[in-house]
Amino acid sequence: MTEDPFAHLHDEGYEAATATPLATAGDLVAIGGRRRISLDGEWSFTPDLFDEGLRQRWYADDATGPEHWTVPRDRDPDGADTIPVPACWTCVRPEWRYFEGAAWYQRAFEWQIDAAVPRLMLRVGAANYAARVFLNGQFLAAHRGASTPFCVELTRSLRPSQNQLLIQVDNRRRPERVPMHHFDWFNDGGIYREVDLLPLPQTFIRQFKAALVTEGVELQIAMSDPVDGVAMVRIDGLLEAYKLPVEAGTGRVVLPLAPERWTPDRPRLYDVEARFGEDMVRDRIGFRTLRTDGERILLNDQPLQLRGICVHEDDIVTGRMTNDADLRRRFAHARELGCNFLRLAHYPHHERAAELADELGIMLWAEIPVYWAIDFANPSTYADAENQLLEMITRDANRASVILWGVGNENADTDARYHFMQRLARAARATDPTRLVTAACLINRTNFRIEDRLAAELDVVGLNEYFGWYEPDMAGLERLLCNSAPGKPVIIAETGADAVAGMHGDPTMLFSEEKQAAVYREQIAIISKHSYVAGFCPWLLYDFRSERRQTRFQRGINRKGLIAEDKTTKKLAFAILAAHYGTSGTS
Ligand code: GCB
Repeated sequence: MTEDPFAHLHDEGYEAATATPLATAGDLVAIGGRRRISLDGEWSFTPDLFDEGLRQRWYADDATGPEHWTVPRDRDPDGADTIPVPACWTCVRPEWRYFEGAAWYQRAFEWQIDAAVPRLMLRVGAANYAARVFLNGQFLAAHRGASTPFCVELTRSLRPSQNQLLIQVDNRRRPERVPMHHFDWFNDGGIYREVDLLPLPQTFIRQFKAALVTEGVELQIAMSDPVDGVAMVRIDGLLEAYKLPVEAGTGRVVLPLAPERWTPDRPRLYDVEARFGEDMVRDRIGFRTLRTDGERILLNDQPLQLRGICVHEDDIVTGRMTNDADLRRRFAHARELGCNFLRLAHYPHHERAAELADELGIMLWAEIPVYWAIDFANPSTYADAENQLLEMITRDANRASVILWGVGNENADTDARYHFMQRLARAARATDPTRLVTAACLINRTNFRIEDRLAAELDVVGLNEYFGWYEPDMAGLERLLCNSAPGKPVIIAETGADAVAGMHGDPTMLFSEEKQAAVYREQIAIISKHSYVAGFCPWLLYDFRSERRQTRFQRGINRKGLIAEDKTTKKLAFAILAAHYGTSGTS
């Protein structure tokens, strides 16, 4: 009997065959110092509004052209459009700007089987939101989460020379995703961070970490397989060829070393190298301690005052795709303001951000997009959120600049949310006891208190408040701060007002630069009186794209930036915050 050519028209369970296995945090491979073969460049690209690719199993076609077909098909990879990787498809062509759906990326690569590097890993820096990876017609793995990297091993499906790699990326906003369908930034689509092949020996170093703990420097290694042996670890200027025992694939030791501390003023980084067999990874690592003491955050046992600004990973031309020049401009603006701290809202930013912050001595809040409403009762949503958290922590484990893991932003305090967030906060702390856990918590607007059960689970309480803007009466801020000292550090994690760059008027005129400046002045005056507030981090550095914002002043742009979306034009409030930070102490 021949196969029914119309079966796919009636199959609504078509996603199931490629839903698992999932690539997760445990599959990530450390990339520092490794040979990477870039797959960046032009890929064949087919938008797929109706999910035909999964329904008809386009991946099984394996790149044969029409000259080989005996029946007509609905996709011809050679006849498709092309798209650069990395890029957001939403920024590549006007007709793809609002496309929310699946799209197929395909490219060929050459691979010669080599006994010295028998394994080959694919690493995708980020793809928004879900991805499915196919090699030579075989489904290998799927990934969930828009902003974290994932690794998929290609070895078992490789062919000796030409290989066809196919990645389906789906950026639909869906209720079970993290974030779900409602959020205040642009929903870009596509593979918008770098894609690499990692050639690896049979047994390789999966992860290597070095961190300063109370008793000294802790070294941790995790191998690809449960092997026994010895890893050689070197820290330039600190540790010569230390033999770290590895048992059943892992090794851990705390050595009584006293490295020079990483501080924002002197961001000392050490070159670190770990070898096992033929494999080797390198990193540049800063050593510092972090803890809280009552309402203070202590870095290397010294109290910190965080002078911050929030920032999205957003660009009016390239969307979520960033590069070194863009990141360096961001840090230069932060420095000009006098900042020592950035909140990387609302999802993990490109890994280069934290690498540069390490070098520049800027501290970071890094977070996952457990943002507003989430399907908190859904176990699969929890698994997705926790995996995004663990992927972020694994990726940035050696970054001294990252001081806070953010687990959520403004989520209503239901029982389901409380249990979800409690688990998440505990997972962050258990995975990484060397950093502090935070979230943007909720305010009770009747009695002006922080009223959020989650606060008890956090090391640092983040407060988003918009007195002077959404809540016009500034008196509320005074009441809130008088009521709120929770016995642990509090950071104002957002505050601000929209202003159209170049639009001037009375300080009471909404959307004028003067109104935004007035909000900053009053906020600063009130907050400065409450010395227990350990950090100030207004919303935000640059105007950014958000389709929720459609007044005549916004037209798709959230205008709470201190600088317009051109990343050049400063508004009046920039100088007000700079003056405040210029006079508000060190570190
Ligand atoms: C918030 C959100 C942030 C929004 C901001 C705003 O509280 O956390 O994502 O963009 O307010 O502009 O309203």
